[in-house]
Amino acid sequence: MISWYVTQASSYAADVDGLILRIALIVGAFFLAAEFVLIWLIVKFRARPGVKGRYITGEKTSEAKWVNYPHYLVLVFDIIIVAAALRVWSDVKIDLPPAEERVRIVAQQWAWTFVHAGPDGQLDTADDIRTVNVLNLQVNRVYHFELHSKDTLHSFSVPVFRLKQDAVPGRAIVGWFRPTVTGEFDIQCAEICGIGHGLMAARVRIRSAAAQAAWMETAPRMPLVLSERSESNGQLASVTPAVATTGGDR
Ligand SMILES: [Cu+2]
Repeated sequence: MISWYVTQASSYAADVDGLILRIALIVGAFFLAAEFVLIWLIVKFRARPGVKGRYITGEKTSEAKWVNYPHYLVLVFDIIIVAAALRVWSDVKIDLPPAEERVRIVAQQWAWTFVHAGPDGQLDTADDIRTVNVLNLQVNRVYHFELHSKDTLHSFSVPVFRLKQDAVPGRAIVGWFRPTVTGEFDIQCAEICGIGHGLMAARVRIRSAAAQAAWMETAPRMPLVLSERSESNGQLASVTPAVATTGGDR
């Protein structure tokens, strides 16, 4: 249902949508049931001439069951939701499948820089391709991203991937995605990061293998050299070896 409005373009997008839908159905059913009981009780026990209101403490078993049984049901459904959420969280944020390619993402006020490995598949080599505000990906390829921030908190959000990951200064956060459809979609910063936050949008272009290879042939080489990284921001160079997975980082 969510996919009617926002394309599912990553391998885990359908799982995230399924989880949201399941939670909405469970919570929605409880909401409708609670409202139905509330309205039924309002009508049934409405004010009548000659009938005095009673103060009910809810201590008798016959009264307490109206609280206890729904409470047990809520606990059971809580466990179902938490179990389903942990499975999806683990798939998206903790269990990274082996990378076919790595891409470095650097957030700063107020732009995204992407460092692509180039034809050799290795970052920090002469054939790296550096782009600003356009992330170029190949469909059905497992990417590990390495997310940095040069200044303040940002959040790398790709709605069609159902992915959102905070960028934290001083940390290199690793996550993954596998694009599943070709096309061009939005990237946005999802963390208020200063007066230009609203301008911090970018695009992801997902191409077939052949089209991606053709792009790599013609893309200008602008490697993010190590000396530039340490000059531009001491933190970025110093934190690079301390790569953390996304587990525990929101
Ligand atoms: Cu930002």
